[in-house]
Amino acid sequence: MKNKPSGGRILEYRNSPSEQKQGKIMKTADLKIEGMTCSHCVMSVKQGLAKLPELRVEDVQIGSARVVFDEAKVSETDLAKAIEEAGYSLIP
Ligand SMILES: [Cu+2]
Repeated sequence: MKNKPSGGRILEYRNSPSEQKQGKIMKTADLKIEGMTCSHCVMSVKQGLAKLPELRVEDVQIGSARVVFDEAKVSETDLAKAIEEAGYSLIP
């Protein structure tokens, strides 16, 4: 990958054509997550994040996750809460 994510930051806006039609502004964020150690953790984080509305989980690895979400519907607090509920913590 050309742009290696520095982690914990919102990187870019990227709308799919259908999202553009709906007037949504989707943000892509690379999250840094503390406390993940194995593939079970990856599953837990995936499921925790998937509960948020207007968000899709693009990728989850041990220690990180990439999500795309509607910034009008999902805040950084929502992301932190979802990760905490799964048993981990978001590194700011
Ligand atoms: Cu684990």
